[in-house]
Amino acid sequence: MPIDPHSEIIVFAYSWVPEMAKGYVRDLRARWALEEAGLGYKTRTLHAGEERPDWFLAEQPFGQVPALIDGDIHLFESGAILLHLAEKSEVLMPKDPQDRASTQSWLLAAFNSVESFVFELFFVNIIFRKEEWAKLRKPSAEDFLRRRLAPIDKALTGKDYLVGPFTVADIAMATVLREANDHLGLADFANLDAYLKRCLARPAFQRALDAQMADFTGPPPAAPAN
Ligand SMILES: N[C@@H](CCC(=O)N[C@@H](CS)C(=O)NCC(=O)O)C(=O)O
Repeated sequence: MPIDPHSEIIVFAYSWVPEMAKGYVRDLRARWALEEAGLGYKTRTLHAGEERPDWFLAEQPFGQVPALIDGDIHLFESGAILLHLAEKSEVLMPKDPQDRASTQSWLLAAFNSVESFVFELFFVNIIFRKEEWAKLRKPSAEDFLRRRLAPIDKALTGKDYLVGPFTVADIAMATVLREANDHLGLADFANLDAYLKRCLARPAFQRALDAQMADFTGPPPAAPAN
């Protein structure tokens, strides 16, 4: 069944998250893609401090956001959502076969080959920061991430974006690098630093960020969330 370019799109997002997560929740990726493509959408929000209802677990088995409904199609995982939206607009996915393959490769590289190392730093710097093992792990976790960033820095030599034109792969990579920058800094990676600034300067990113922030209208949880 071909994807209907005019169907109603619903993005699941949060009405409340802890302060440090505001602006970083992964529905930002879906919103950014939709803004770049000029596609309208609505949000349905959940409270991150409350148990997820069964109907939402049917949308997203892990109880996380984002999930997305596009007409009759239901999907979850920000990577799958980006690839789905990319089929609706050439602004997100080029037509040229090699460029399409490169877009898919870089998108998966962002999530599989880089984001997992950023997560590790998130754990040692934030979640388990008081644990002795986390302090011991931190230098090698930083080193692992640097080894993943160096080849991307090289690949961006003389290029504005990963594939050529801006694509959905840049949404994936920039949102991962934004967190890498927070944990590690990108001072050693001049191309990556400039690339991240270039991506985040796009008006569609700012609109997506503003929209996510505007949806945080929920009350704090009754009991402190972990
Ligand atoms: N791999 C998932 C990760 C989604 C994810 O980590 N979502 C976070 C917000 S950024 C979440 O909902 N966390 C709450 C929880 O895990 O209970 C994706 O990319 O969609």
